[in-house]
Amino acid sequence: MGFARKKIALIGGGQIGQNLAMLAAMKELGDIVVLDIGDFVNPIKGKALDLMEMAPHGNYDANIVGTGDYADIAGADVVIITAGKPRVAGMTREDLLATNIAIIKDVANGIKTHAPKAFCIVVTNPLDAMVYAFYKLTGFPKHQVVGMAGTLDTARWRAFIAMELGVSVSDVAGTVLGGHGPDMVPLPRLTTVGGVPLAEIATKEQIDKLVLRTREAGTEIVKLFGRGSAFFSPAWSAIIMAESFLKDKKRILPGAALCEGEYGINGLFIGVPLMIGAKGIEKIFQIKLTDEENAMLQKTAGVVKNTVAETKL
Ligand code: A3D
Repeated sequence: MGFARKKIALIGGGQIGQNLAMLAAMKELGDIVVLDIGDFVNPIKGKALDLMEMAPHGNYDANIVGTGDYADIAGADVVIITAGKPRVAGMTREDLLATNIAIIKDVANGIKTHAPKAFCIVVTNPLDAMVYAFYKLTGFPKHQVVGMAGTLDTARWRAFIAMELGVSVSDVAGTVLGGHGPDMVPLPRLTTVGGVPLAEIATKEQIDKLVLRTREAGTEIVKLFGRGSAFFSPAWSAIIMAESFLKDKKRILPGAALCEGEYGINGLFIGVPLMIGAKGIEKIFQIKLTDEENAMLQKTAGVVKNTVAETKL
């Protein structure tokens, strides 16, 4: 007797991968396979078993396994890719490109062979170039491939606003567009706190400070960690996207999607507001931007274009 559960494959069982496994289990999104390589295979098998043993208290039913074999991801509904090196203090995300592109080539091959129908969420940095590379290497349709970054950047924007103003984070709504780097584009004009426009509740100095902190949020954490980058909030952000797909929630979340003319951007994956449902990326929303906002978006697109060129794909 088997279970007709959804299947979630996690490629990379490091800091983010492990948290993804725990969150997917606690949210009962389905059965979970975590894949890693080499010396990391046995530890991830052990961690998967540890999560099975947490189930009686966590109160979830899910089969959770670690593996080093792509055959085990067969039939996955959703795949989340975190395989790759994270930053250490002093590094930019672009410094990871040479190492991580080789890993993405390997991963794309494994997923294309064993889970060609899965909705794929790429997390590996430099994000906008890695999701582009994954799309090119797999040849999957564009609605099946998304990059997780804007959902995290928006969570950081909302968290910092709530911390600065001393209000509930639940009431802060807004979005962040663009590439996942210091040129990303938080949109204060479209941010509200319980329906009150941000500009009416915060000073310009506060808003400028919040924009800067959001743009540098990943680096702030890398500096504190020394080795490695954020993992709790990136994991939650990717899980939110996976959940919207698996449950056809049709949430509107910022994520890196292939733009083909949207916002005047062509042939690049970049952070834009998306609707994610059972068909994957079901819609890209084009917000009417001011000239200043649009100039910022075009600047970040230029940075992404240069990084993508380095993938030589
Ligand atoms: P880490 O804890 O090092 O985990 C990465 C895992 O990938 C390790 O367990 C590796 O063994 C594994 N791995 C390496 N090569 C392969 C391969 N070929 N196949 C399968 N597994 C492999 O890193 P992490 O989990 O902290 O971060 C993972 C990635 O996410 C890094 O590239 C980070 O830079 C990136 N990241 C992105 C964001 C975004 O918002 C986009 C945020 C935070 C981290």
